[in-house]
Amino acid sequence: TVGDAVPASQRGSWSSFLKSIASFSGDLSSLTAPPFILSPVSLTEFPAYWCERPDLFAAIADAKEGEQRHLAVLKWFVSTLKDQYTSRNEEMGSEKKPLNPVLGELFYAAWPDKNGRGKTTLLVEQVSHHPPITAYVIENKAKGLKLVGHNAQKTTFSAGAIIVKQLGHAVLTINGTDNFLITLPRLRIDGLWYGSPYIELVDSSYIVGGGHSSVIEYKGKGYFSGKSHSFKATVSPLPGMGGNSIVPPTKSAQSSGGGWLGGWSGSGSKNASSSSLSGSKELVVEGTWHEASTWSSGPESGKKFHDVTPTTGANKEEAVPVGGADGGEMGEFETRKLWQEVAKGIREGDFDTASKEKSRIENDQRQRRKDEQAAGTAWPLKHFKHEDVDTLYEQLGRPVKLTPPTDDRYEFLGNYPAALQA
Ligand code: HCR
Repeated sequence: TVGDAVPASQRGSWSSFLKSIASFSGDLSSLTAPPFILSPVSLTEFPAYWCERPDLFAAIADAKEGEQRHLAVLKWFVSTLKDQYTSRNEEMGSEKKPLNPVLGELFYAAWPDKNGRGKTTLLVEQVSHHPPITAYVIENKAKGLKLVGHNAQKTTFSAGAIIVKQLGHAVLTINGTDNFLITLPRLRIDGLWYGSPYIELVDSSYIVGGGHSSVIEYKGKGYFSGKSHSFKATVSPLPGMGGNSIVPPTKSAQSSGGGWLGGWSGSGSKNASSSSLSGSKELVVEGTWHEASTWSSGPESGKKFHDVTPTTGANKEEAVPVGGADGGEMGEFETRKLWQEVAKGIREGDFDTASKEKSRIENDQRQRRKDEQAAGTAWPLKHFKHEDVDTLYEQLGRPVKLTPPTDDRYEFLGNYPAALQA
C-alpha cells in the first residue's frame, strides 16, 4: 500500500495517479491528482521566489563590476533556491501540485523600498497553457536591475521519481549593459510512494557574466558522501578575462543525467578545476543551498558565503500582491482572483467546489480557444513578445558550451501597469 501521508480514502486514486505518471512524459500539469496533493497556488506566483531576498538582489548593483558582481549574483541566486524548492514542504508539509495557469493569467507584486535598497517589482504573465510557459520581469529601477526570464518544464519518470528538466532561462541586466545569463537546475521529485513528495536538485546550472562563469553542481543524500540539498559552485574567469586559460566546463557538466552519480570530482567540475590548478584564480563554494555555504577554495577559504537559515540568515520577505480583491488592473485574469474559489475549496477541504470551479475555468478556456480558432485570431500576449532566438543566451552561453546552444525568449514590452510604476 502507499504511504501513511495519503489519507485512507485517497490511497486508490494516489496509486492510479502514480501509475499514470509512470507511463507519461511531458506536461504533468494536465494530469488529475487526488485532493490531498493539490496546492491552492498557481504556477504564475512562482517567479516571486526570485524576489524574496530583496536585499541580496539590490546588493548586486552595489557590487563592483566584474568578479565581485558575479559573486553577488551567485550569492543571490543560491539564496533563492530554498524558497524556490523547499518552501512548499515547510508551508504545506510536502511538495504539492500547483494550479495549472491559464493562458493570459497575471500576477503583479512588489517588495517595498527599505533602507535605501529600492523597490522590487514583479510582473508575471502565463504566455502558454499547453505546455505551461511562464514569463516574468523583475525590476529594481532605483538600482538599475532588471531580470527577464521564462520557464517551462519537461517531466519524465525514472526509478520511482519524477525528473523535471527546466526549460527556459533568465537574463539579469544591470544598468542596461552588464548582462548575466542564469540557467536552471534539474529537479528530482522523490517520496512519491509515501505521498510526501520533496524536491532534490540534480545535475548543474550556470551563471555567466561579469567576465566569469559559475557552474553550480547539485547533489543529494546517499549518492555521494553529501547531505541533502548539497551544492558546489565553481567560479572561473572566462577565457581571456582572467589571465589564465580556464577550459570551460564541458557539456557533461550540464545535466545529461549521468552526472548525478559522479561525485564532486566527477563529470561536472572536473574539467574546470583540473585545468585551473596551475596558479588559478578559481573560487569554490560548498554547502547546502537550503541552509548555508562556505568558501572551500580561494582567498576567502573557510569563510561563510551564503546563509538562509532562519536564525542567522538574510530574511525572507513575502510578496505584496498588487491588484486587490477585484484583480485591479488585471481584472479576472489576476491569478488569486481567477483561482479564488478553487483555492478556497482546497484550503477548506471542500473539494467538490474546488473541482467544479476548476472545470468552469477550464471550460471557459476551451471555449475561448475554439472561438479564436473560428475567428482566425490568436490570444494576444499582454506584456511580452515571443522571439525564437535570444542572442544574449547564445553569446553568454558559448564560452561554457551550454546545451542547448540556443534558446527562445520573451521580450518584455515595457508596458507596466500603473500599480507597478510608482
Ligand atoms: C515541477 C513542479 C512545477 C514546476 C515548479 C518550478 C520548477 C517552477 C519554476 C520555479 O522557479 C521553481 C519550481 C519549483 C517547483 O518545485 C516545481 C514544481 C514541483 C511540482 C510541480 C509538478 C508539475 C507537479 C508534480 C506533482 C507531484 C507533486 C505529485
